[in-house]
Amino acid sequence: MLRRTFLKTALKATAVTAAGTGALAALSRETVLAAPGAATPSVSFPADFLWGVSTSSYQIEGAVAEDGRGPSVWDTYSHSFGRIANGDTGDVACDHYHRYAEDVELMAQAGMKAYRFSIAWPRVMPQGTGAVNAKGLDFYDRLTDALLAKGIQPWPCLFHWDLPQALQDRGGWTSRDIAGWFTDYALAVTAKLGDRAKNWVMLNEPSVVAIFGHGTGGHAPGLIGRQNCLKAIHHQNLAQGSALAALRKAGGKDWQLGTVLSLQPSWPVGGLDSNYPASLMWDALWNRSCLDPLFKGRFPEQLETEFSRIAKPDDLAVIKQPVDFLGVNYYSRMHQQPDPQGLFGTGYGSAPEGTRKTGMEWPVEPDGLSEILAELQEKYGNPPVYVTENGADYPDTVGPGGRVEDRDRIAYLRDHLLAAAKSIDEGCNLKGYMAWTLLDNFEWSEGYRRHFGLVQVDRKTMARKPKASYDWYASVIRNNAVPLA
Ligand code: GCO
Repeated sequence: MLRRTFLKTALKATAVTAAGTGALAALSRETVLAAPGAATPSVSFPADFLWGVSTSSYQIEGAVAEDGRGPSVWDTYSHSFGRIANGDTGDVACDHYHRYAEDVELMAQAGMKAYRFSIAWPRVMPQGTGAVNAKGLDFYDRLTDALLAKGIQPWPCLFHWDLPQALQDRGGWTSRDIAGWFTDYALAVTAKLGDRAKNWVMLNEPSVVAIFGHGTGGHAPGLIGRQNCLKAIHHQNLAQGSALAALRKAGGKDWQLGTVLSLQPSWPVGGLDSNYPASLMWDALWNRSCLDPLFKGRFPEQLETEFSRIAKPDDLAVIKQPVDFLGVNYYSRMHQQPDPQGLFGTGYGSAPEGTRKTGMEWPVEPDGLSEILAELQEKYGNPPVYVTENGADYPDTVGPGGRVEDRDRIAYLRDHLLAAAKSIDEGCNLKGYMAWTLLDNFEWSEGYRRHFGLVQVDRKTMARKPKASYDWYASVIRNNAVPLA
């Protein structure tokens, strides 16, 4: 209880500090649980807390036509005129395909213990189904070995958005056949790497793939419409359930199987009653259309009729699978209001006045992370959770020494980690944190103009340069504690 009170005070204090008043000094030293070895007052994490970082294949690998990789929907989309800022593509990205050893070294130097990366389906199966491309799969084999040699747990994710174009041509996520395609692919990859990689993530953010890729068209494959969107959600849920069941049957007893969802609390703009239904609808779509079928075997009320028209009677039984962990990607809350033009009658509005913003104008709301974790604790059976993405884009400022001094990013990470500590303190089953992300990379429709990395990447030479946030995160990992300032 004392710790809880302390953390609340600390959270308030850091928020104020970040706003520039320096009120942290007012915190009495006695109340702060200074971690052994930490120079400044800090909040400790549990001894076995897993620290790591996340990336995704299309955003960093490049080498899109090498060693037999087939095209993905993101290749097609990024090469379509006007889709991506500055006409950027992932053709080269961070050249991680060739520089992975250097990137693993960067993780090792920072003391990271886990690395969530994604497997590019079209590298492994250029046509999406059928023959495995051994050279493509070998890349992940080398990567897995390189990680293990440095004591870093590999956390492969089977799908982070780069669907083989060949499957898109057969309907992609709008076709129910994809449940079988995905399961076959999942079995092929895990058969090769599963003797060494033990933690397997099925999907990354299915609702985002559905909403932006199939509803509003701002992401690949650029489809639009409510029906496409709901089909894409349902078929991802189905594919995930089918793969989970198949891997349980095929798999090593020591495999930990889970999935990753984007969970962002949806609030009515201005707290107004008139905006409340819009916020509930958006919550149903963004958060609950994946959470509820997986954990409760039902569709969210607001969308039940529509999902039931797409689903077959036994689908929910396939989707509701036990998971060993849930990955949560959290960035900010979503503030919703009615919008007759919106796909689901809702639209984005402003966060409360005075809320800080990242470079992408996303509100900085660390307590939204605690809110989501509390919800998982109270309404979804408190599953083991890892924060699998959390981070921020800021226009990086280069300091006099030539290094990016990203104080804003450090403050963002710190405040979210303090919120995470508070949640652990309140009984949430949070077991680890993987920052988004290691490298400045291809930020989807925003191209390379957004910077989420702990490490800067020179777009001409591909040279990696750790930012201040990288050093800060390394010290957090070393001390297993987050400094309050
Ligand atoms: C997502 C993706 C990441 C993004 C990150 C920043 O959450 O959208 O998983 O690939 O790059 O979230 O937008």
